[in-house]
Formats: sequence, structure tokens, C-alpha cells
Amino acid sequence: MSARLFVVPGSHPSVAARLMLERKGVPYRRVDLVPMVAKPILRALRFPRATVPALIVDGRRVQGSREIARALEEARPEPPLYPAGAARRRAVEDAERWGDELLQPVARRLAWWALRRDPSTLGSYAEGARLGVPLGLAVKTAPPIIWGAAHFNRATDAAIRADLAALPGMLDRVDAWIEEGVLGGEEPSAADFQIGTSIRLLMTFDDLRPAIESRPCGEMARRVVPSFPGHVGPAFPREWLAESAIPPVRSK
Ligand SMILES: N[C@@H](CCC(=O)N[C@@H](CS)C(=O)NCC(=O)O)C(=O)O
Repeated sequence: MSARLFVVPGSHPSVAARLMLERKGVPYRRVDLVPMVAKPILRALRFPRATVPALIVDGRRVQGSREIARALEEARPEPPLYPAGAARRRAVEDAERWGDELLQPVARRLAWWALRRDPSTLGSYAEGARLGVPLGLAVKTAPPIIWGAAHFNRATDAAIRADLAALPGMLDRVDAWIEEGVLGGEEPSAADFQIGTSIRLLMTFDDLRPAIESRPCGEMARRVVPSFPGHVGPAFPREWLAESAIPPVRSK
């Protein structure tokens, strides 16, 4: 089995795909792409959509973190990414879908909003990436890309305020799944990788990490995703954090 995985540095579903390939023991070559510039490249590579993660495995194109999880499970069933038993599998798939459709975009919007506010933090997410240009140059030329990505992902002030307000409820939901045994089992599932990587991206924000890291979801994310690049200092307005029940950790 030979695989090429196309990613964007700091992209949480890209990290999920990478961890699932590694969990399955599939050797792969990682191709780092610059955000936004990735879109035409993926189209040129004949992927149906313009998003990462995108995988070419034995000549087959598989795009999207959930699709990649399924393709890997089919090609190499051990160790499993989904539990045996229809009811348990359905519960894990429901959590995985929620992670992909709801939590993942919240973490993405918050990241682009914060990067637009301080583009210099972009470099921290690209640690170890091979972008074909020196990191310093990539960071210097990044502002238009960041603005484009923030616009494309609709990372408006109103959206970010709503995301921050919704976040405590979302974290409660993940904690409840852990309590029920749907997430955070001994063997990591596709849903753990899907949700754990979004939680890890959220934990790169100084504003959010203290409220997350000691919760069950924070512990699960650290275990399933031992390392995740990136660091953003205080970024969100104090009153938005106060509204969201995420305790502000600084005075501003
Ligand atoms: N939910 C999908 C979508 C992934 C997605 O939107 N990925 C972002 C990066 S996190 C992307 O490709 N953005 C386009 C770009 O950066 O050019 C998945 O899990 O694969």
C-alpha cells in the first residue's frame, strides 16, 4: 500500500488523517500545501473538492477526514477505527459526524479570525512543514491568504461571538460522550481522532486552553493527539469570552 497525503499545516482534519494512517500502519508521504493555494492544486490533482485532507492511496483518490477513515478501515481492518456491534458503531459514527460538521468548523473559524488579528502567529502552526519556501517568507506573505481564508470560512465577528457562546455546550457534549464510553476508550476510534484534533486546535488558544485542558475532553485530546502545532496568545475580546461562560484569563 502506498499513500500520498495532502495537508495544510495546522489543519485539524489533516492531523486526524495523518494519525489514522499511522494507527493503521500505512506508510505515506505527506505533501504540505499553503492554505487557499491548496485549492487549485487539489483540483489539478483531480480531487472532487478543494479541501484537505486529501489522500491518494494505491492510485485511488479519497478526500475528507471521514471518507479517509472509512477507506482505511476497509483496506486495512486492523486495528479497527470503529467498534464492533451495530449500536456502538452507530454511536461512534454519530459523534464523528457531529465532530466533522459542527465542532470542526467552529475551531477553524476561531483560528482564522485569530490569525487575521495577528498574522505573525501563523508560523507557529507551520512548524515542521515543508512549504517549498522559507517559513519566514511564507509568514511575511501570508496576510492576503489569511484574509482570504477568514472570508471564505465566514469568520466574522458575529460568527465568532456565536461560536464562543456555543463552545461550552459543545465541550459538555464531548465530555458526556466520554462518560458514556462513546469516546475516549482505550483504543482510539475515528471519532476520537476527529473530535480530539478539533479540541487540540482549540487548546492552541491561550484564551481557551485553561477552560479545556482539565476537562475530560482536554485529557482525551492530549492522549489521542499527543502533539499539535500552533500557539495564539490572548486574542478574543474579554466581553465575548465572558458571554460564552469561558472564563476570561486576563485583564485587557
Ligand atoms: N470537513 C472536511 C473539510 C475539511 C476542510 O475544510 N479543510 C480545510 C483545512 S482545515 C481546507 O481544506 N481549507 C481550504 C484551504 O485551506 O485551502 C474534512 O474533514 O475533510
